[in-house]
Amino acid sequence: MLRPQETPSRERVSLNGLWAFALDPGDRGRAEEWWRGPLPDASEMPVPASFNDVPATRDAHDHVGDVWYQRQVRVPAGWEGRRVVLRFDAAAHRAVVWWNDVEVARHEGGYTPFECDVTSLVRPGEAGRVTVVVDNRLTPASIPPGIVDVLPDGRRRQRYFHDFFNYAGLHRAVWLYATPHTYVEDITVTTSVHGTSGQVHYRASVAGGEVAEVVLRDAEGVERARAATASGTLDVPDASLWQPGHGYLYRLEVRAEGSDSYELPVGIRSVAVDGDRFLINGEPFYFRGFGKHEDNPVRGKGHDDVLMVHDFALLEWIGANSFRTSHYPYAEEVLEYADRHGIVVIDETPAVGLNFEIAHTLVPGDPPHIFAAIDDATQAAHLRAIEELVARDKNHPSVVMWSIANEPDSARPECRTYFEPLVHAARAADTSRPICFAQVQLPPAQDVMSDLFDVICLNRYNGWYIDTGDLVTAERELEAELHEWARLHGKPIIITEYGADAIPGVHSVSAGPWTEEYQVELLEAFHRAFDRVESVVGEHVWNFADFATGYGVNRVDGNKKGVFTRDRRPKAAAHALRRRWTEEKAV
Ligand code: BDP
Repeated sequence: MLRPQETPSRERVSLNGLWAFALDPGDRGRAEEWWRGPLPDASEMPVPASFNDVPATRDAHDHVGDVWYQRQVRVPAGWEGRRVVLRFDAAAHRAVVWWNDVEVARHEGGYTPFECDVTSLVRPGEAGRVTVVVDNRLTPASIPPGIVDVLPDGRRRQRYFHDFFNYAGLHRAVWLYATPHTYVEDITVTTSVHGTSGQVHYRASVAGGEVAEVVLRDAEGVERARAATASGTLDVPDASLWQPGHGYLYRLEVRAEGSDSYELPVGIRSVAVDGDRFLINGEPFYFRGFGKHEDNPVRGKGHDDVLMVHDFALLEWIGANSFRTSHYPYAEEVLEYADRHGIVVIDETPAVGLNFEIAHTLVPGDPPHIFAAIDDATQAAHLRAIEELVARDKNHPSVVMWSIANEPDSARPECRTYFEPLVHAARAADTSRPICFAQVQLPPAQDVMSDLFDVICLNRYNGWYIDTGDLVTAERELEAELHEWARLHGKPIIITEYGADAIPGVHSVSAGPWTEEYQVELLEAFHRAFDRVESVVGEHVWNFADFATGYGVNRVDGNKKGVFTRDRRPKAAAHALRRRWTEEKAV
């Protein structure tokens, strides 16, 4: 799905700003058809933002169920005769949208966009009422999954099996945009590199007509190739490659018969797995960086350009070259920024929490064995999540690999049965990138599905959840395990999570757990082990910054494994990583 943009034939209007807002704890809205008029007792809510922490009430923070957003939208008078589309960059986790009294869209999945053609309902120059109900419930059939309990007093309580707060709402941009009726519908680009030349393989579709022309220009706007077919290969002699640290972008203009044109940024690069190497443009690439979260005080997962640019500045300061979009697709602005600046991305679906052991730790009590609780409906939602992720992000040069899940229960045979069709679907959706999943702490002999994937991605907590406080054992066992993975699979290994909680300002000469010293020493122990195992091609620390979680006795105001605090101040570990990544392990 193409992101709205302004071109000579297209216009867009941002619908960000303050919307009328109402929590609906009693489920009245759908029964009373709140879309038919102004929301009762509405407050105001900024969009984009997660709604939870904005009103400063526990009711909003802990709300489980529907919330309502509404605003008037004026269609520009100049849009007479155009196709008009309403687009939501995300609505967590499922939404229904009305234009005045007419339902125009439904979507499930909190991190991918959806849109609806409202041309027949709108009158240029006039305003319409847009109402959105967003349901934040996680169920066994949603991705990520969860369970809603109804308490004796009638309140709902949401349980979920992942370690980050269930922020929800309209936490990304909303747009109204216009195109001609014959319009560029989709473009798919893959690239390859041969010697000094690059190839741009493209496929474009035009709704209601044909592709008229395809023009590739370089960053200076100079035309480098041209074609008049809907698909083909453009050859670029002496290509400037998209490289880690150098996000060189061409622009591919696709013109439709009639007047529409769309300009897609294109980075020419190749990605391949060769034995136990991960190659970008034929060169071995070593991932230095983090698992991140979209998480900030007050905004929750609300996208904000200030915070985004600052996070990228900190990645540069610390010497990181990559990150994983743990544990869901991030805002498209983030990937566009990574494209422009040469930051490498492992792009993950929201499939997190498909694991009984972890469910049990996070939700003490009796969560069912997760592969008994989830079923074909969960798998169908997971499949959609993969397809929507690839459809949205397939053209980003920064994205070098898909992660289709985080820490599923990969010791269980049911897990393999569940994942096999998803692996096939991911490969069918994109043949140009490797795929992986982030594996929970399980020795290779117990894992039943890593052979299905291209890269071994391991989340490891030796010295923290295992052998807490004993870094000697942690280092020895980690190294032995990594050698075993290398021997058994012969594939590249990325440690996609490792780290320790550290409370900023807590220090100790004996460097016990929770101190800043321990966090530094744990990372150093891991690094010594990584440097002794040839097949290790990457290290992503958990986490870039402290982040909000659900309530739990092992979480003090959230997860503190950040090397930056939640307000982005460096802990001692940030300085230690900076030394390693800018001096010792800079290439
Ligand atoms: C891993 C999860 C991650 C958690 C982390 C932790 O992948 O989401 O936040 O553990 O416990 O299992 O800090």
